[in-house]
Amino acid sequence: MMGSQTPPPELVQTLIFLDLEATGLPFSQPKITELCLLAVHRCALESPSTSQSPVPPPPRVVDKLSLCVAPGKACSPTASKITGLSTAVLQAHGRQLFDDNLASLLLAFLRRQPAPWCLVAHNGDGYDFPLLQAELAMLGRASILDRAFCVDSMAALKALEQAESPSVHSPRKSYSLGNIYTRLYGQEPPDSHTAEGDVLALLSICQWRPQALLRWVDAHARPFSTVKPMYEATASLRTSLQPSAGATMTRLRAAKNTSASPSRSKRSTALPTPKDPGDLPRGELLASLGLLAFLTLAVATLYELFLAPQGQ
Ligand code: DCM
Ligand code: MG
Repeated sequence: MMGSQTPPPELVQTLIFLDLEATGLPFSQPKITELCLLAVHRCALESPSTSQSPVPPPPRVVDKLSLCVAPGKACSPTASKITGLSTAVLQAHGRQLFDDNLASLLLAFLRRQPAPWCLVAHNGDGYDFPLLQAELAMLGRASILDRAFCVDSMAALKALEQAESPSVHSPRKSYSLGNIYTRLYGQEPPDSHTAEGDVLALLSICQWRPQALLRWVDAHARPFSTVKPMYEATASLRTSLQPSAGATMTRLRAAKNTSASPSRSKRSTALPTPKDPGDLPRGELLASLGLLAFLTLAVATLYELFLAPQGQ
């Protein structure tokens, strides 16, 4: 049970709404194509706005980080269709991999927020948290979220809606982000399946009953360090994320027949220096063996011609 795991020692100070777009569903070991983080101080939810508009406006004071990321693998047709992002388009726009710099950028963003921080994502337990954990673990940077907490807003909204109208309990009720938003506000959320659009829709549904949501978050926040990565890094994925591995990535892309920008293609000619004999190309190895055999034969012939007769 999430609630049984150690909640933060003090009240959560900053809620960081999070949404990830990626190359596909969990079974395909997806890679992130876009991320959006929106940080809101708890005081913005404690004293919500008095606006009469059907959808609560976002707080005036927010910090927002929204980035597109080159995934380094192909997007599934469905993922491309719903997000409008493809590996080729992201490469054509010069987007960079989820690399060490991005991990540092995330940490710098988090450090600007009063702690304790709690990440909030819709179906976060099933998708966003394990995926983010997998990307960070691959870089050896999982520790940047060691001090963070997290909650799944799907469970929160389920609890809040049921508390509001306990009689309207249907096991078939949908708690997807779009369906909750439409149920609460009578209209579809704008810009679905873009990281920023989904984060803003998520913030809106969390502003429906803001004080009850804060109480739920305080009670259910669990350490992000308890999130298991969606998948483990394979050797080739890990290598492809090392800074010296631009050429490896390009070779991987070529193998997968995905397009690469001209500047990246050029880098493929700069092959890394072999670190041990096992890395030597087969042709070079054969040439070295041939030279060695030739020298041995030459020394043996010279010995027989000049030295051996003298010794007889
Ligand atoms: N996704 C998918 N197929 C779906 C729904 C989602 O492959 N039918 C993947 C791609 C999305 C990611 O999940 O980028 C996150 O979903 P969402 O846009 O709902 O946040
Ligand atoms: Mg999304």
